[in-house]
Amino acid sequence: MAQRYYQPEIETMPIEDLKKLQSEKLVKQVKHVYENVEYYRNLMDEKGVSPEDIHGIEDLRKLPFLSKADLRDAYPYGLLAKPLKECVRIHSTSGTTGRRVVAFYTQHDVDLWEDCCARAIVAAGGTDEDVCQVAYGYGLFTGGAGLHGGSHKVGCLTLPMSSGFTDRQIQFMDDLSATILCCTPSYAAYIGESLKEQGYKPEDIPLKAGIFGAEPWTEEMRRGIETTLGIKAYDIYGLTETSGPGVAFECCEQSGMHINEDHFLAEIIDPDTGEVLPEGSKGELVFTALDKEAFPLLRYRTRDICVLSRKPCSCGRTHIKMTKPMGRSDDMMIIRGVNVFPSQIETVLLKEGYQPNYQIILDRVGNNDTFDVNVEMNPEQFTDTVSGITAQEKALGEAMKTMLGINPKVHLVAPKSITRSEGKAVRIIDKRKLHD
Ligand code: DLL
Repeated sequence: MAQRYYQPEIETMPIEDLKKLQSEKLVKQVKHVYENVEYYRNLMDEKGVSPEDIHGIEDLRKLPFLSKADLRDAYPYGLLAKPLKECVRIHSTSGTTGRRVVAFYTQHDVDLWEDCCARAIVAAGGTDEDVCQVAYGYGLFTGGAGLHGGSHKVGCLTLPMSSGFTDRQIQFMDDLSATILCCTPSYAAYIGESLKEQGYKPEDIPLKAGIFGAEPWTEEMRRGIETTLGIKAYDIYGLTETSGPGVAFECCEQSGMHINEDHFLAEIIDPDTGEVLPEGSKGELVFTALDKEAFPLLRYRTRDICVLSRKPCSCGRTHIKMTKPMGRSDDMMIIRGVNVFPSQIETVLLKEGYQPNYQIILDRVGNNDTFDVNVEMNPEQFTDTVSGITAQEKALGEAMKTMLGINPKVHLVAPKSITRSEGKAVRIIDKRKLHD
């Protein structure tokens, strides 16, 4: 099948032209941010750099970094670069209390974001003849809204399913002959298993492609999903801070994701020193949003570790490719698509009267994450009856669910039974084989 593009001139733009475009946009964007965001202006002043020092992308490294800690400091309005009356939407990360990031969008921002998602859908073979089932969560999470907007732009018949209610997903998929499925890879795998259980064979459903992201997944998982659903499965990457999904997406090569470089300027840095690393090095991905108006982060440290490559791609797109994220440089875990920090668990434990002696155990059964938390009892609890302990485990699990949005299995263990560490505490045991 001939390769199609959503915005061919941009997606296949010669690299020199692309760099020129990025330079022009960067100069304008730095001025916009400096004039409108006091928080970042202060960071630039501290570094002794002003908009006049930025003539093009070669000057990017003169700018200060922004991190998640800055976003927390400036919460909620401190990084807003447009008057609120020009903003039409917010989205937010799945992290809770204190960790939440709220991103703002003007209509222009929504429009460009949806273009990015439309590029991903077209790269996966989508056209206005497709029926696109969007089973990412709708609401504060960017997954549903982003792919929904992209699907509209392509002209697909859009099924705004949101996640969950798997029987209903299957019924709509079958009755309306969905051809493209958008959801997290773990949910895609689950839908696949459920279809099989209900007696469907891959050829019973006209699905042809899936656009899966928001969490790490392996090549092995891709092959499994492709076989069970009888589709081609494409990866898509993004984060709330940079709009949402669609910052990068896979093409027919299915090896690495093209970053939408006309909107997002990517760098790889050493996470410890902040030094910019040459192309091909493994390091932390940093993004500068070149067109975002309301929440235009400059040099934002994603904490995702990956490698960039400009090797020519057979699809004809010129935009640089990133590998799948190979891990994170902070302690954030992604469990069933939800961002979880150990500090959130600590907060619940302290609030509920426990000591922060705990261990998180992550594993995968089939394609589903399991999430167990071992917590040491206080000595006085140790004498409780089994039914008392079970009730406490349940209560603690509920409190964690309220904080995290997902339900861990809590196990109360004997006082002092969790190995103490002399260095950094080993809080997380991640047995999921995510990076093959
Ligand atoms: O997960 C946006 C998104 C929605 C992407 C739907 C793709 C599809 P956040 O909730 O802010 O946003 O989480 C962002 O998720 O920094 C990565 O660590 C991780 N992540 C996102 N996409 C991928 C992917 C959305 N394809 C964080 N592979 C990011 C691995 C991913 N990790």
